[in-house]
Amino acid sequence: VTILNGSDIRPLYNFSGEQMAAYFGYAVAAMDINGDGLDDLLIGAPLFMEKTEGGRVQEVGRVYIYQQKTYGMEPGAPAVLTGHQEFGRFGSAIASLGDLNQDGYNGMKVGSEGHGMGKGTGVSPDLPP
Ligand SMILES: [Ca+2]
Ligand SMILES: [Ca+2]
Repeated sequence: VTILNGSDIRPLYNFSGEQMAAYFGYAVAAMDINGDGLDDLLIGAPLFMEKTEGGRVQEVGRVYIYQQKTYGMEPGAPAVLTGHQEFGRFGSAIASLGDLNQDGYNGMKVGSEGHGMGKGTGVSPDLPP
């Protein structure tokens, strides 16, 4: 996923997934999830595979959260949210819900394929500043 500068269309940031064929970048959303006034970046990888405790590999999907700091996008490892349902394609859609419960943090909704956004998972993560 490449973020371009709106004024001169030069690449500003480039984000890469950790797994081949995970469809990293299938859904992308920008929203301020930690209430610091800076928009953060969420990138879904709905075909992300995870190893279970038994050593089996299952396709669950994952969403990566890159926080924006005053100096720019956070370098290094993003926070991740991983789906719980096999073949649920968690991260196939991401939407900002705004601050519905007025706690100062924007909520977001992560959708799974086949369930549309209606049965997606509502997440309002508490991330360190
Ligand atoms: Ca933020
Ligand atoms: Ca909220």
